[in-house]
Amino acid sequence: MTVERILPTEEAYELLGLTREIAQGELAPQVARYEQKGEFPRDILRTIGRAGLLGLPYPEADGGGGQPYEVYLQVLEILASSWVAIAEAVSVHTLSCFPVAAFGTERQRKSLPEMLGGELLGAYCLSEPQGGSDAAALATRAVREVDEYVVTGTKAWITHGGRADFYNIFCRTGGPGPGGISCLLADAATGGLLPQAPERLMGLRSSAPAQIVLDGARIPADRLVGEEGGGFRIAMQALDAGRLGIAACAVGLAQAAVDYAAAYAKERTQFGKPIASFQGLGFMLADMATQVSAARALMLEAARLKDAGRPFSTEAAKAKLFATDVAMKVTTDAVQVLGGSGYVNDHPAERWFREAKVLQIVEGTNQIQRLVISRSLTRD
Ligand code: COS
Repeated sequence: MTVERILPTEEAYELLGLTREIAQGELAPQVARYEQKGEFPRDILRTIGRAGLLGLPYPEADGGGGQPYEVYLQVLEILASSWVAIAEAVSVHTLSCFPVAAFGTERQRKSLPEMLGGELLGAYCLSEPQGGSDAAALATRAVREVDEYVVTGTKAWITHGGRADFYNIFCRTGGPGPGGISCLLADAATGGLLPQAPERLMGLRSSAPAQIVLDGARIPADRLVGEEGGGFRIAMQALDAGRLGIAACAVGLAQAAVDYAAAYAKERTQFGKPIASFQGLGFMLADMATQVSAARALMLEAARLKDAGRPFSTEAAKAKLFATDVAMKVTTDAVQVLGGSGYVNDHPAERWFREAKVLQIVEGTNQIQRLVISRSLTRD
C-alpha cells in the first residue's frame, strides 16, 4: 500500500521517489540472500552513499543533503520496508557523523564531506560488555601521554565494527560518572584498535556487529571531539537523534509486515472465502495498520520539534518506545495472519519478527526510554 505523505518540498517528494526505486529495485531482491548469509553489504551501502542518502540531515555546506529530519526519517522508513539492516546502517552512520558535525574542530570537520558522502563509514562505540544501559559507568580508559591518548578497554555491539573507517570512542579520561567521559575519533587503522569476530545474531544478521578491543590504542590528542569530560553529553545528544532513526526503521518494518499480511489475507481462501473477509483477521489487520500510522505520527512529531530547534529528547524516547513495540506486535500478528506459512522462511514474515525484536533493545532498551520519559514527567 502506498502511504499518503505530506512533505515540505517538491525536492522531498523526488527524494522519496528515488529512495523507493532503490528500495524496490536494489534492496528487496537482495535482502533475503544477505540475511541468510549474515554478510555485511558494504558495496550496497556505497551505492546508498553515492545516491546521497548517507548524510541527508546535515547541511549542504558540510557535504550533507540539507534535508529536515522529518524527510530523512521517511527515507529511512522506506529503506527499512525493504531491508532493515540497511536502514539501520544508514541511521548508525548518520549518528556517527554527529559528534564531528556538531562539536568537531576545523581540522576534524575537514573529513565531513567524505563522511557524509559515505566514502568513510562510521561507528559509534558507547556500550561495553559489562553495561549498555548504564552508559555513564563505562570503563574504557584513556590516559593522556604527551600528544596522544592511550586507550584500553572493550566496546560491545558495535554496528560496523571491523568495517567502519572511523570510530567514535567514548572513554574515561577523568573520574567516575558522566563528567569523566570524553569522545575520541579514531581511524580504523589505529594500532591496537582490534575488531573481533562479528556477532551471530537472531535477526538483522547482515548488520553483523562486533566487539572492538582497545589494547593500548594510541589516538592523537587532536582527535578529542569537544572538551575533555564533555563526551557523555555528546553521546546522549547523538542518541536522542539516533533513537528517531530506530523509530523510522521500526515504522518501515511494521508497514512492510502490514502490507504483506493484508495482501496474503486477500488472496488466501478458507471456507470458500478470502481469509481477510473474516472479521477476526480483518480487524486484526485494521489494528495493525492503525498502530503503524500512530507510530509514524509520533515519530514525525518528534522530528518536527527537532527541525524547529525545540527540545525533542523526550518525544524521541516516546517515538522509539512506541514504534519499536508496535513493530514487535505487528510482525507477531503478521506471522499469525500467514498461519503456518508465517513460520517458514519462504515468506519474509518470520524474518521481520526476528528483526523487530532487536529494535526494542538497541540505542537504549525500551525500559531506558521509559526511564527517560518518566524522569521528564517528574523533573523540576
Ligand atoms: N542531552 C544532553 N545532555 C544530557 C542528555 C541528553 N539527552 N541526557 C543526559 N544529559 C546530561 C545531563 O543533563 C547530565 O548533565 P549534568 O551532569 O551537567 O547535569 C548528564 O548528562 C548526566 O545525566 P544523567 O544524570 O541523566 O545520567 P544517568 O547516568 O542517570 O543516565 C540515561 C541517563 C539512563 C538516560 C543514559 O545512561 C542512557 O541513555 N542510557 C542508555 C544508553 C544507550 O542508549 N545505550 C545504547 C548505546 S547505542 S546501541
